Amino acid sequence: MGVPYARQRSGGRINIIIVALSVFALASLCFLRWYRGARPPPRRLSGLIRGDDTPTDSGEGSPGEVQRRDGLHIVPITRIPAGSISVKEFFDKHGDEVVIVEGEARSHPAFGLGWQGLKDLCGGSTIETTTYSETAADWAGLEDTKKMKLATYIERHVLSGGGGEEELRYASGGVGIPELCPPLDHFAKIPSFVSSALIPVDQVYNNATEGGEAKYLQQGQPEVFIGPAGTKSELHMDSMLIPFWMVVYEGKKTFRTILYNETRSSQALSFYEDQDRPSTTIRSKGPGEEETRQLEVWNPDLEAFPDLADVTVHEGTLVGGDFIYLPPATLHAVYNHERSWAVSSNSLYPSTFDKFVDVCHETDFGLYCKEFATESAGCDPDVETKEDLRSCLLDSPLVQRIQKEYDEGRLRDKTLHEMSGFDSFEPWCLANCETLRESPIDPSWGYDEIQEHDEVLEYICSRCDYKHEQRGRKPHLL
Ligand SMILES: O=C(O)CCC(=O)C(=O)O
Repeated sequence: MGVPYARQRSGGRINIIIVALSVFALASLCFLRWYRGARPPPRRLSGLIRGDDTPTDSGEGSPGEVQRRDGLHIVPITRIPAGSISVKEFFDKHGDEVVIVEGEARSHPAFGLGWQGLKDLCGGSTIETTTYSETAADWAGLEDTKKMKLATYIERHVLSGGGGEEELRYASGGVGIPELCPPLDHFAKIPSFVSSALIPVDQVYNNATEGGEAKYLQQGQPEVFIGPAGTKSELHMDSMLIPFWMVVYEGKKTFRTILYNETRSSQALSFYEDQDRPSTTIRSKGPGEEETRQLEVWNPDLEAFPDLADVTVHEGTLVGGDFIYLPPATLHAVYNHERSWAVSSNSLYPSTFDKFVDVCHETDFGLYCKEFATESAGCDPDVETKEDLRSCLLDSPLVQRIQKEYDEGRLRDKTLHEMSGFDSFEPWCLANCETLRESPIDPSWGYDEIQEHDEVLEYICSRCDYKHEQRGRKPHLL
């Protein structure tokens, strides 16, 4: 028996309504998902949910995959395995992007030295430590500098497991290997990707016993970064606008980076004149009250800094033995998931000369990039135009020597003494010691500061007779 017409019609209507409702429900669901993904979460949502600003340990994810986290567009940093590419191929293919080379530094004696090994080797050296403050305007948000012996720092602040008694202090650079612990020269090598380089020169040393040839000493780099889990550097741009590299020897560090081109149209991200953090004033709760916010990328405040939501943030995690390269003028921030130690440097490589000249000129010679070029390449400081800057670099005999080495593919891991043109460790160490002794001291120092300075110098100079024994790799001690 057929279904009466009226019922057929009304049954048909019900079906249509059910289908329409389902389509509506599905469309709403899709819209909500899209809306949540596309729209930045309310300010500090991630921080509120997690109760802190601990970033996830990233670095996973396929290249080019865009994720929305903390309201940011996050793309994984390109990763390549060590030994998979020559130095020239590296720069041809990746010179304009941030790259992690996994396992590049596993052959360095510093990898596997362990905390005890580091303490034994350099425990008597003096490091500078800082604490992070979300309100600090200083470089990377790090303030309250305190000096201490490395052994004390490692015991109290790094290995103590953050039991709550000691504040979260970060040995956040500021001191280079030559003035911290010269024997590290044998342990922490300069990776082949960045060992044919123009380095910022601190001192030119000329000693007849060394053949009368000028040697370029750089005492403030590579800088050493050591910290317990939870320490971090907030977003900053390095001075001189030259590329950056870091090797991690222990622990796990996550980078968030923003390429130079992305920063050009943003006032908040234009760090080219001043390295202090950008800040903005916002209305706070009380009537007529205002507060100042510093830019943070680990806990982004998108109401205060909406530009952060518009740029691509490249993110990736390094573990012991990994190397990272950042092109000129890349903004970066670093978070230590585990206690870690690493070394970093800024220098300029033949394949990055053109990009550096463009960036330095476009930023109106920002962050001392012109001074870096004229002092390091040893050219006339009267640079006014882009062409002047280019010829300052390209006509320099030192730069030509570096370029030749690069063109001929003579690229390998080097020690610091080799980078400075010395045949062996001891004369390099003594030259550093001698030039440091001769450097004028700050006239504002009082008695205690002068005493401390003298002690540091004595320690550095006393390490020049260090004899390195080639040892098999030791397992991690702690
Ligand atoms: O490892 C860190 O915390 C920061 C290193 C860094 O950004 C730098 O040396 O410029």
